[in-house]
Amino acid sequence: MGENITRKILKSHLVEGKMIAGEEISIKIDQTLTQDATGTMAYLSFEALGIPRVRTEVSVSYIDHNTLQAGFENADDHAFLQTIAAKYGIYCSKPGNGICHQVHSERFARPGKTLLGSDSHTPTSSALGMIAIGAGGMSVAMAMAGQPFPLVMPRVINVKLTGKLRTGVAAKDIILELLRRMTVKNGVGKVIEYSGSGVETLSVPERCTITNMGAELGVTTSVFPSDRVTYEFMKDQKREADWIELKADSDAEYDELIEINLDEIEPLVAKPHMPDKVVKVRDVSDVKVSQVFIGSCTNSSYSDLAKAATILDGKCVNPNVSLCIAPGSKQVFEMIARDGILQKLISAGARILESACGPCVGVGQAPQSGGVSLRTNNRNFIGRSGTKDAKVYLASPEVAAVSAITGVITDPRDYDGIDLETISKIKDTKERIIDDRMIIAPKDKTDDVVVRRGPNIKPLPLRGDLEEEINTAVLLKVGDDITTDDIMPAGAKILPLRSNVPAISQYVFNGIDPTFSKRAKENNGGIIVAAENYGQGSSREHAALAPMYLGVKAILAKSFARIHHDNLINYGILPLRFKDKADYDKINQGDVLVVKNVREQVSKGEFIVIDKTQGFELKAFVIFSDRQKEVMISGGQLNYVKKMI
Ligand code: MIC
Ligand code: SF4
Repeated sequence: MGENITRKILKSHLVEGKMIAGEEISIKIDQTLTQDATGTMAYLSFEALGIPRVRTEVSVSYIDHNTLQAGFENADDHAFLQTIAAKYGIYCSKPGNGICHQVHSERFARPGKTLLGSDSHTPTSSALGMIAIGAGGMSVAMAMAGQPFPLVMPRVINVKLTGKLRTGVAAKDIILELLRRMTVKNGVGKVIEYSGSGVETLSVPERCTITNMGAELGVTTSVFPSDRVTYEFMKDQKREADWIELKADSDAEYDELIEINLDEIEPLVAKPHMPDKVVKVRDVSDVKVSQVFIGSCTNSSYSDLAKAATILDGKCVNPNVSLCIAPGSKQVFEMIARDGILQKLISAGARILESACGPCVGVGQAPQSGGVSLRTNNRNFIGRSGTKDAKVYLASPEVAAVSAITGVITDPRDYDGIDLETISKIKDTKERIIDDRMIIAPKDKTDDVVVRRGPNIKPLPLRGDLEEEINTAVLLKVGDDITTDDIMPAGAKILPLRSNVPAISQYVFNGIDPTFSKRAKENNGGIIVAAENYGQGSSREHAALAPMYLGVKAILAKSFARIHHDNLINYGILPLRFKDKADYDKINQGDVLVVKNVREQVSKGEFIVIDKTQGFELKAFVIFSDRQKEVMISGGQLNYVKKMI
């Protein structure tokens, strides 16, 4: 029986376990990446392990999220990250060099390799035929220390693409179509593998848009074959020596099949406030927009911006719209400047931002109150833009550029002022500007490096041993699809506190219940009750770390998102699941819950939870591997590893 690409790469990296879907395996990690918002904690964890140098083939620390520098905090973090990278043999991509996923796909991604990144959109690089997975900073620290990465052997879904996108339709619409079909809830424990004749019609940046936003499906990663298109891209990046061909065997088996005929896809848009609320652009074409943003790690490639510029050429942004554009990397920025694309964008009235995450994570350009912002990002969670009552729609750069002119959400096919045929033929340039001087390479000798720790760098808080009994109140009861943005908001005000857990913990659940942190402290911790898909979205371990700091002992939910589930265990918070989901309705916020003999129940993975207030019992369970049970009993990953060492 033939093998698919996912199994081939996992097999060649398998350290432990059987490759049977649902079983825990562990794999060797070749490359790691971090970004500044998660990196500080990842490196503090790595440092605590006491290992002199990373044990990966390549580890890169990107500085791309917190680049606003409204106070000393961001700059402190940057100095810490650059010096700690130098100390431990890690590349450092400086602020201004671009968004981690864009730069990694350009300069480091390699077919056949594995990559673990402390950012949920790390799977972007799987567009080049690698297995790239997002994880919490602690997991990435372990991988840098040479530890195999544990994961559940995924089910592999074959998404077979046939046909060719029609004019006015973009790669973004393929992933939006998949989100429409699969929703944000159904990807846990799965990998998507693309195949079919439609694959060769897509460039590497287009594939990156698809693998990037695969994160919103909740899948572990999304993989494309490494083919001639990949080779050409890597050749243009002067990296053809790193290319290998990688494709599924002709008789490869998959666990599921989804077919998408590219000819049938239409321009799509995700409505507020979830990436799976997908409708046709024509269905919302009366919606007025006040802001348009073209950028983020999803859609900020050369061809994305070249298409937008051709649409905007000679025109002016609608008087009621603010258009912002952030090129994905310095390479893209330089090339659009060289080729006159930048000039067209500026001339049309676009506000050009630096190559960074920026508005995508609420760092600047918050929309006006009640405003409608049309963005090329991957996420439109409530409040993420920095304006709580803003309505964020997600669409392709083509839809975004046309809508910036018309002032209403517009299907490019319904706008007469452009030659769509020409626009759809715009390709990525082959004349790439290759200049890695903003990526500081590690040196062999590092003993003289002094790590700079400004006042914003606070030590990593540790949890004590696991308690024998949990006896505490339900601090908050929430519903389905609670995102890590809900749990630990980002944005220009809160992100600078990522390396200062005592300070950032004041904002836990700030958007849902601003009294949460105060109540947690007064109560000396507590429990959170939630419904399906708790912790979806980002990899930020602060969504576990800060609640841990506040004394939160357990989350009792119907189901969890993959990365957050692992982060909770890493920080010693029990991710309990209802055995009978109907019990969710019985518990009230404020009820006192008791779990006795916690350690014994952890070793069984089964729990009795007593609702002391209402006087009933319910059953719960945790999906633990044997290793995770030990981590939990130790009170978290760092305690566990320290004991092992
Ligand atoms: C995001 O897009 O939400 C982020 C900001 O990149 C996060 C990481 C973080 O919170 O630092 C992610 O996707 O993992
Ligand atoms: Fe940055 Fe946004 Fe991409 Fe996250 S999704 S890495 S914040 S650009």
